[in-house]
Amino acid sequence: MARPKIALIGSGMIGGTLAHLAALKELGDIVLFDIADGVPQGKALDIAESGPVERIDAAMSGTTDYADIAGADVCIVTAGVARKPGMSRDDLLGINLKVMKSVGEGIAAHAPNAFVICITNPLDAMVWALQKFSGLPAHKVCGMAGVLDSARFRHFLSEEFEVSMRDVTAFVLGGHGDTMVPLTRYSTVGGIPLPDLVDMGWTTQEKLDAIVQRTRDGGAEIVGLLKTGSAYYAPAASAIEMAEAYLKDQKRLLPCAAHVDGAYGLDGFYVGVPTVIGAGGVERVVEINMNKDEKAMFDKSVDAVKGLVAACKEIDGSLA
Ligand code: A3D
Repeated sequence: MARPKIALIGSGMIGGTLAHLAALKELGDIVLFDIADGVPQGKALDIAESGPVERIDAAMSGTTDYADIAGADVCIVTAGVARKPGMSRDDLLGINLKVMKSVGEGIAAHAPNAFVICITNPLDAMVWALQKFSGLPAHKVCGMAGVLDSARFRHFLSEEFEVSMRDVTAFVLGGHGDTMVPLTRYSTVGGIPLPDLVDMGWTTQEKLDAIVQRTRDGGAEIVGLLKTGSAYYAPAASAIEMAEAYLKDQKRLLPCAAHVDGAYGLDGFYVGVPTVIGAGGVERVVEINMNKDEKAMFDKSVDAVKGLVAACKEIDGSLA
């Protein structure tokens, strides 16, 4: 049986890291695509040359021609521009919307059966636009944000509690922006919900609130440190987890920016929710119970995404 084909649309910091991780995990043959001639080819050759050392059986190539992504099983999209200090994710909207148009058309023409994972920011609006531009079925197009935001939350919690992050589960829903919703009630250490750990004296509500805020600001914290771009190791690892769930039909329960139609009172809208990812793509949207405060935070986050989608429609009339 042929190896799966993974196309990485955008070969910058995240794209290169995705290629490396996908190769190390032997998820399939990898094609790096970019408009900057030389970059995808150079990164592909560099990673291919690590193959004999790492003992990787995967073909690796770089291209500026969409024809080379033909028949891809998975496309991970990072094409566009990233944030610099002082910029919000939303500042990227105008430029990256145009990029999503060309990427959507390229995928539609050459890899219409692929499972597409978008990472380009502002995430929830870009994945919505990418699905529209590509015309692919909505359950085959999703956005990576929830796995990353939850991973950041888990990392901070494992540090606070001095326990292995393997035993920390966490839930972050809503849009991938300042209004994202880390749900403490559904986040646990060894199955014990965070509010119970506060009652048990493991931490204080103030410390927990600070961790929630640090999670919301997690992207900006890295941008502030790097100064020349945004995070790429953890975003790449998170998207690879989603790609692997699809390629291996793992039926993982992962939060992602999914097309929500009916659940959560939404009609045909992309936002971060728990999903089941398997060979069918986003096979299920999981609707969890929220209390009044959680619902209010979620609705605020949805409103922020709605504002960005409206801005996309204003910029590109074909999306209206
Ligand atoms: P960067 O290293 O700049 O790579 C972007 C690449 O896209 C560059 O190599 C460009 O040449 C290429 N590119 C630009 N226009 C096109 C085009 N039309 N077609 C193909 N390629 C193109 O950025 P990065 O890899 O650090 O980040 C990529 C995107 O991910 C940015 O929009 C970030 O804001 C976003 N990002 C999202 C998250 C989420 O959690 C959602 C996290 C971190 C970064």
